[in-house]
Amino acid sequence: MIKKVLVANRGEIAIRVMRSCREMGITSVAVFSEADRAAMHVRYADEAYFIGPSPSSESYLVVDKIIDAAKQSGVDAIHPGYGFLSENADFAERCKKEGIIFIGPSSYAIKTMGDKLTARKTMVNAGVPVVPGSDLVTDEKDAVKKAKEIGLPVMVKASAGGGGKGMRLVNKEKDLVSSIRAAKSEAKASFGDDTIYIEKYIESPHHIEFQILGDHHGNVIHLFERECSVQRRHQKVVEETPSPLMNPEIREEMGNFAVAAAKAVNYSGAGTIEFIVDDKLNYYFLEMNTRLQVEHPITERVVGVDLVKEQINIANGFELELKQDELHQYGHAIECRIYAEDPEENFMPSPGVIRHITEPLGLGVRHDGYVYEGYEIPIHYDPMISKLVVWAKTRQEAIARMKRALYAYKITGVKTSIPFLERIMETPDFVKGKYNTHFIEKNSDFLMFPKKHDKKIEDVAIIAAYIDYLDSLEDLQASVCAGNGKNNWKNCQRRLSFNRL
Ligand code: MV4
Repeated sequence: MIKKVLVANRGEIAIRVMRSCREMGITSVAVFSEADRAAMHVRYADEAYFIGPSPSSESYLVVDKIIDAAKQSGVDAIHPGYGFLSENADFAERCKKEGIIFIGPSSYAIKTMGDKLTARKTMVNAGVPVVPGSDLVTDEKDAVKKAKEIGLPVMVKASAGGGGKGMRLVNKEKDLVSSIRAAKSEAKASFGDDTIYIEKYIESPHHIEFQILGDHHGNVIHLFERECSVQRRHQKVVEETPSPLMNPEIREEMGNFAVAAAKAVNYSGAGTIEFIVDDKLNYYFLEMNTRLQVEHPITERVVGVDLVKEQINIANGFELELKQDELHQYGHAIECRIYAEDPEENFMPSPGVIRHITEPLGLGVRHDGYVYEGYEIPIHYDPMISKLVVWAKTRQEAIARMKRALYAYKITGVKTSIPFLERIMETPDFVKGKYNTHFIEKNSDFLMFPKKHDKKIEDVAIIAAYIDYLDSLEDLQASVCAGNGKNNWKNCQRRLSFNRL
């Protein structure tokens, strides 16, 4: 039985995992780098171990340091979160060798799905539809021949790539040879593996993924889809479930294929099958993510499960208690990823000290974050501050609720993507649910130029409201302190509020 878990991660996901641990009576252990000495995940954990310098290559990514901390703290299991070591087959293998449970799939499943060409072949054998395309291409002549058979335009992809890395679109026959050559050398330089393959280019696709869970007894279920087409440079920005594109028939078909895909690699744990879907609802397997994903909370809300709890139960060897026919999607959930980035300056990262934060609350709102007032967002890691997740009975109400929550969400000290997200919620194509992966490009005029005038008025309103708030605090504290002869509280507070503004 897992009684103590080391969370090999930081930020909101480390806290997310520890919350489920606490509910399950499991002790949690944090690891932290130099930059994360004062981080919230360290405060939240029952124990914490220092693992080295700020760059993740010298801390969160060093297998030996994580294993050392796990041994010192005497944990039964390691949860990798997402990113970092979560999809590292060698790490999963090492855990096993050390007698520590890796809360995730087998190293075999990670490896098979991590190599995109092997994943593709495995899916073909399992009868899961893949994008029309090639097996591995041996040389340039072979590549040109295959590309012509498939028909232009094509995507040239690195087998070791994924998530948009090492991809190249080829529109014209005359560009084929140079693109293939470039793709190969780029793949060699980035991944140390120049294996490439070719796929037909799917125009204006949707990115729709299915959440799956598999146990160690051969049971696999799916927890329906997430629509993730609102992306910018292969970074997801907004996700929702159910997908506005989907209908019950296609959902069932794709869900069954997602289960078949997972079964093909004896999958255990939580995973995601990524599909690319065209406007005519033709769908094709793209990749499998062998980890818990950033956007998992929208599924949790609409299906009514705690995915981390399921992961831990599966890692314990328990049989899945959830049954496919008992699972339903109830209502609608949307997630906005809040980044410390400046949308008015081409999304430049905006690290710095959080001077003030007011988190949105209220009916149907979940806010998974980790920053607090006075906390400095380090430059060393992903600039995502938090995930704002809303739920409502209908999509329209969920959008209204998201707008309300974004409006209430105040952060000063760093620039954030909140104004950009507010614009997305008002973009007609989004409101209608008629969007694909080109959404942000297509609506860039609407999205990228917030009205400076309105913004100024809003800033003044925020500051005025904040002064009001501080004044009321002072009054309250002054009255509490009244009767206590020498109080210079008021002056103290005045200086404090001045500093904060
Ligand atoms: C494609 C494609 C069109 N045709 N493959 C991007 C991320 C990686 N998972 C695969 N990606 C794509 N593969 C074929 N054959 C278009 C994309 C793509 C994309 C996919 C999902 C979400 C956003 C995207 C943005 C640009 C391109």
